[in-house]
Amino acid sequence: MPEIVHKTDVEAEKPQLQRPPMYHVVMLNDDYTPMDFVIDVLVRFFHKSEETANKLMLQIHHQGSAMCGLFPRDVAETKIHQVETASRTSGHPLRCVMEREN
Ligand code: TYC
Repeated sequence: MPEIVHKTDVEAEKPQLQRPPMYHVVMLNDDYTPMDFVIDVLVRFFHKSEETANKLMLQIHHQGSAMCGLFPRDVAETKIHQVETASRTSGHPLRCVMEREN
């Protein structure tokens, strides 16, 4: 039988100010992934416009990496898995990492 657990007054009245930690998905440059493939990934998995995706891809190409989105941890992990699965399936080494905000 499920047991009803009453919160103490202190727990019940504590304002819920904590937000879940958020994580940037950072896409990394490499020497082999085609530029058009990177643009397609940014459009498909990060919902960027073609124009924004093109600029982001060039930023990664020239600077080594760029932040592509900010998500709760499970969503960031899923994005990285989607990118890396699509990339390996197409024979490309494209990688992403996640960085905790703050
Ligand atoms: N540097 C790659 C090339 O010259 C293009 C590229 C851009 C690869 C961004 C990965 O995240 C990346 N074909």
